[in-house]
Amino acid sequence: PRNMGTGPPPTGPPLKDCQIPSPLLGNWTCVRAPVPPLSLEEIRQRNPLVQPGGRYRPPDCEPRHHTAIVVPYRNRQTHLRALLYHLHPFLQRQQIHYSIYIVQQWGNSTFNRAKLLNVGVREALRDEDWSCIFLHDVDLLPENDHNTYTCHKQFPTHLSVAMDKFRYRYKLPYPQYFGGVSALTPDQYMKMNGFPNQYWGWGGEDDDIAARVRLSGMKIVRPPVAIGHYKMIKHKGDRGNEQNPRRFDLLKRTRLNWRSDGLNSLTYELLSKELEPLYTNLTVDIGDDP
Ligand code: UD2
Ligand code: MN
Repeated sequence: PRNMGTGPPPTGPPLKDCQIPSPLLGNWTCVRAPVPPLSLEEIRQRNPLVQPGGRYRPPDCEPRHHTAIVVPYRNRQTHLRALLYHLHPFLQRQQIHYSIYIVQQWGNSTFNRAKLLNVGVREALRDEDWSCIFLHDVDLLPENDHNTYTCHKQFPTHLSVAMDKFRYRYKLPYPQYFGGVSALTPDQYMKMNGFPNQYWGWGGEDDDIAARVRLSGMKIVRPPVAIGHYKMIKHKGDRGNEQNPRRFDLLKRTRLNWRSDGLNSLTYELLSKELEPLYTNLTVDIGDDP
């Protein structure tokens, strides 16, 4: 139905379906890094149609896609501003109905990216019946407008196949690589019991997620390199997200653990949910490495 969830009640004749592909798409976006250091207020002024919570739906056609963007987050203000500055206009050109969720780990416990993603998916699905969920690192900026933020009907998608990061040089780092930006339908997410909750600190969780895709009988699909092109903002490792020394041991047990550790074992405390002008902020206590 029109205007599901957000926006004023429908009036007037129904809108026509949005065209595929969107007539608003350009080709390459010029991603300048560092991105202009605009304030959140300036970014908001550039995106007047974005509603509180970072929600948007195209004003003059009925969107075919409903996508939640979930970003695991702690203490990356400048990256967050760069992402919002870039992603809002990018998604609007794609004529998608979307919302951006920043899932912020509360406190000083060791960072846990995959568990934050589980929280984000669960909370996003409380808001709307999203047809697609994007799991998005805060420091990756898509460079090609034709990289549409929609889901494959059957299989989980890995989007960030080519990054400018030193070493990777715009090619896939390794065949099972699943880090950075990925997308699943809620059904695909349920089928693999979500993501692991046990990876505290840097590394391994992305390979575990890739293994879950296979173990649950699915496979990973990817856009061509020219489409899945991302600018990676350079950064150092974060305090509180040191390399996880247990990741290799954990990865040996994915096959045994994936059915019992994941969405069905997820516990956390949602401390606050704020509809900021450009995003929904979820502050969450996910505990600490036992
Ligand atoms: C790689 C993967 C990433 C993840 C990670 C291992 C790519 C492009 N990305 O990223 O998906 O698998 O390795 O865990 O290959 N974050 C914060 N605050 C912190 C720490 C992390 O917000 O203090 C978030 C943020 O969204 C960041 C993401 O977690 O982009 C991944 O952490 P990273 O950027 O430090 O790891 P990186 O670049 O090696
Ligand atoms: Mn990074």
